[in-house]
Amino acid sequence: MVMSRIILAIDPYKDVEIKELIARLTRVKSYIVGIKLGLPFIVRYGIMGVRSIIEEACDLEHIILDFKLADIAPIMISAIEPFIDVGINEAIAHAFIGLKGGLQELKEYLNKNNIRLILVISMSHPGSIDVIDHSLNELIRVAERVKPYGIVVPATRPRIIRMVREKLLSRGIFVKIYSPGIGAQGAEPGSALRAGADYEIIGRAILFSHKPEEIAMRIAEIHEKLVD
Ligand code: BMP
Repeated sequence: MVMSRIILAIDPYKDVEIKELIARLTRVKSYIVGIKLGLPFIVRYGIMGVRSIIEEACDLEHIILDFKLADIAPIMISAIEPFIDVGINEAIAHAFIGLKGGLQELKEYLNKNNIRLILVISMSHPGSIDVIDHSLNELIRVAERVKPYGIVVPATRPRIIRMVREKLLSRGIFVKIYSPGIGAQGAEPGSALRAGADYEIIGRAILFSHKPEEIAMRIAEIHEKLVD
């Protein structure tokens, strides 16, 4: 068994059927530590689809619901509510919505339901520099106050991973860093871990390659050398 830090992003691709996604998940399961399901998956396959994927992934450590929530608290809570009992244990929201009437109530609700909160601090696409990255310091302060379990910081800009990690550590804050952007978006496997991330969120490069298990195994081997 290889020690990996791969969170598999399971997003639909073209008209692939859910059976096929489950089959691919089964092939790579021993090389990953978690899965992430987002809005495209739920729009396409519904809550039944979520249940059938989680049935296959239930022994993994991280089962993440990624709605990238960004709304007032009651609306975010009502979006999560139908998924409380399906087996998720982590949920993603945007940090920029702030605490009062937003993340504070969401965090309380998730805590009650044993679901860990992950906040998006910066994004992997180039457009993140237009608005989001100008507010990095404020977003880090939101994270300091909310104390989420984890934050999303992109593998495509390792400099930001280093900066966020150092800032939080210097203030005595320990959060897990989840980094998307490996493979299809250009970052090298292992590069985010080297910059200070805890997990690499990877989708297409594994799920839709011709040899998913071979790619996942190779990345897991890279990870094994980087973590103790
Ligand atoms: P891929 O490895 O196929 O590029 O998928 C990346 C995954 O990470 C997608 O599910 C996407 O929603 C997510 N993601 C991202 O790419 N950039 C971000 O800034 C935040 C994300 O959650």
